[in-house]
Amino acid sequence: MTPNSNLHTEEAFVEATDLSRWRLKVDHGRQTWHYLESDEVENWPQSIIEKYWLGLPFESKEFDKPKTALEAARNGFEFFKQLQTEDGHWAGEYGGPMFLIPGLIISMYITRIPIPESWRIEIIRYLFNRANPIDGGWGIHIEGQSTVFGTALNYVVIRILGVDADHPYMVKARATLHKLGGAVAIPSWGKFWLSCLNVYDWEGMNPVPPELWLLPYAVPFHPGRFWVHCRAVYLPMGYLYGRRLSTDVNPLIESLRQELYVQPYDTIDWAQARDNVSSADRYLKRTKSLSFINFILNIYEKIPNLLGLRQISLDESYKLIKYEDENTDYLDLAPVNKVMHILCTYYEEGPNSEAFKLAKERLIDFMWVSSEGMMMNGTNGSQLWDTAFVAQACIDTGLANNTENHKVMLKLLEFLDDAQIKKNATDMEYCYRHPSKGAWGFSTRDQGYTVSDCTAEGLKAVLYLQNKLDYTPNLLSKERLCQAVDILLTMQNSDGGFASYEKIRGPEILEWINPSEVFGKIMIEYSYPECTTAVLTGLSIFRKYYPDYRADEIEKVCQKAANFIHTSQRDDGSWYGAWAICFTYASMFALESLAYYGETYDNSESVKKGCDFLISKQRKDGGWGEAYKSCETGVYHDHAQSQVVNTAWALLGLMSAKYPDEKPIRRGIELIMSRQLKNGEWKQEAIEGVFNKNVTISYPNYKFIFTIWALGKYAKIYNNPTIKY
Ligand code: LAN
Repeated sequence: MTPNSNLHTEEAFVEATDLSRWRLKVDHGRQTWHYLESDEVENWPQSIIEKYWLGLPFESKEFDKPKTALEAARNGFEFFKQLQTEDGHWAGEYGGPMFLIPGLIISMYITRIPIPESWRIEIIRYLFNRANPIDGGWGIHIEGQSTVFGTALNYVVIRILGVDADHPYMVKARATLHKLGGAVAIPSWGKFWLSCLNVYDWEGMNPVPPELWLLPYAVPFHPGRFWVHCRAVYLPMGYLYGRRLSTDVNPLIESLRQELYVQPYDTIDWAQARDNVSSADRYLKRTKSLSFINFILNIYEKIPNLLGLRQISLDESYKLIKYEDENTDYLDLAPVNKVMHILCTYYEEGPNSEAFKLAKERLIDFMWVSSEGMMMNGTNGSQLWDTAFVAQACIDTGLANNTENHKVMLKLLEFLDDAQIKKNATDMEYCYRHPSKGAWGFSTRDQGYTVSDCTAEGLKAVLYLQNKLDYTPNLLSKERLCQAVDILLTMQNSDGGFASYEKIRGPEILEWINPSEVFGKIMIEYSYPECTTAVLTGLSIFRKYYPDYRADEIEKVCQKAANFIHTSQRDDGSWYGAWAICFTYASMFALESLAYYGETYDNSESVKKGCDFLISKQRKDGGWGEAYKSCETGVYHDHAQSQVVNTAWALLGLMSAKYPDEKPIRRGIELIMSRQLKNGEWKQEAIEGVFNKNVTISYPNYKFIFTIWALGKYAKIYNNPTIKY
């Protein structure tokens, strides 16, 4: 037992495992944490990678204070390269959202999958560490205010994991939950999980009819037209809702029914609860269109067995669920649908089925252990994404040429080779999948989903590694690079932009009936500056090396993409970033891609405006610091402190654009250098990533990748002057 004084102000004891027993196994990008029993420990020593991510001390070389940016970049990479895994990638935690563990634990509890003791202890520790220090509740993400969604669900998790209701932290969390209105005011995804657990009534949830899947695809609101994550979640949700599947009542469930609400469970008016969402949770206003649709759907739900449509649609849904499992080697698109699928398989095929067994084995892929305990990652990792950037940073800065880094780069290339997706999904049209042969996804090859900018970044990294270095073999043939290009060429939207996983398939008015209450812009795909810029740079670089392949089409696509980048620029010169914080992030990519396209400060009004925007946000200390509120509100918000990651992004943007004045750039470099520790590392600062406007997510490797990149680029452009800081 160790005192948990991290965040809570009062003392209480929270158990911890022996962190020196945790090991990280990697295999083709797969990352799994294992807790070793006593005798195994000797045969499998803990590595620096494990110690680093667990926050345990380890010996690392210390350097003299660097005098130049290049020295600082080199020291940074000396530290960071120790974290490359043996299969060539960079691993890392990918936490942030606070609604992932609940789905996992509720599903494991219902399906009676044993929860390993080491997980139990570390998940409790993580949740207590991540509770809001003041009120003991949880938000939708680790930096957010307490909400009913976060508090009710994580409270339930800790109770399932065996902590008493009168534990001081639970008393505090429950008081907060009650103050927010109790679990009756939980948003719809929470109503869903609590209904599965039988501590909420399915009657209290607006319908999620599986019949939608039976509509002809021509209907604009066919779910096959939704954003891939949206349809992936509503598919199993519709299946479980359609069957109103809930676990049996037992003493724990009885007790939770009392703990979660401010009134006796039997007296709750469930029909009224459907639209009851706490104001602390709500991100989207309720629209009249959604109320109308819910009104109709609630009537539909009262009609008994209309033409047997329910059963037909359940069969169709389950067929699609199985396709998704098999096409992703049971990883599924993301953890939310993954844990819902486990429940569906349990009910449909039973706990002894092969499918259930295979699905269970993939749960561990999402779990990550840190100094704070065990979390569930937002995907099965960010392997490809991080690693592709490391390659580009090292090549752009020249670090890849240093003999001591050759082995690192060779392994990195092997990983990129392995991570390229080699096939399309089985019956891809039937399951609404975009082609994937030749693409790269965000994490691993097994997961198998094409992502536009991941494909572009993977392609860029390979092109650089194979063409700019004289010691690397051509592991990827021209044919395989062309396959990646072929995929990219299928992904452009009519506005010239690129979306995340597919082309836009549905009308934007679908957002009026976005039923999630807490996630913005999830109904369909959108053209994103980040995705578009990555594709524009990827294709521009490809055509330099292979000018004969589909040259005319590439030219046209690039022109249209550049046009989108111009039209998506805001009046103040910035670009809005949907996937990290925020204007600094997207502006970096936009300026980089326009530079590849031949537009820089001197010859482009748009680039000049972009640079002026960035310069206007530089702070007194020379850095940049942007808060995640920018993403939520669409208006630039300063963070309380400068952040090395935002600073590096702004500098990279300015340097790509050939901003004419060195002074502000040097001041940013000074800030990054002043934050570097003796061993070359940078400490974690504020969270970096975002999705769906309202949820943050961690990219802890960014503090290495982009700082090293900015330092090295600066050294290259300005002949590596001595820096005083
Ligand atoms: C991600 C992570 C990566 C991200 C980029 C590649 C950075 C982006 O440029 C395109 C979109 C993408 C692939 C993306 C989409 C949404 C994801 C998968 C995530 C933010 C990580 C987690 C999130 C997913 C939706 C989380 C599960 C939650 C639901 C609401 C379903």
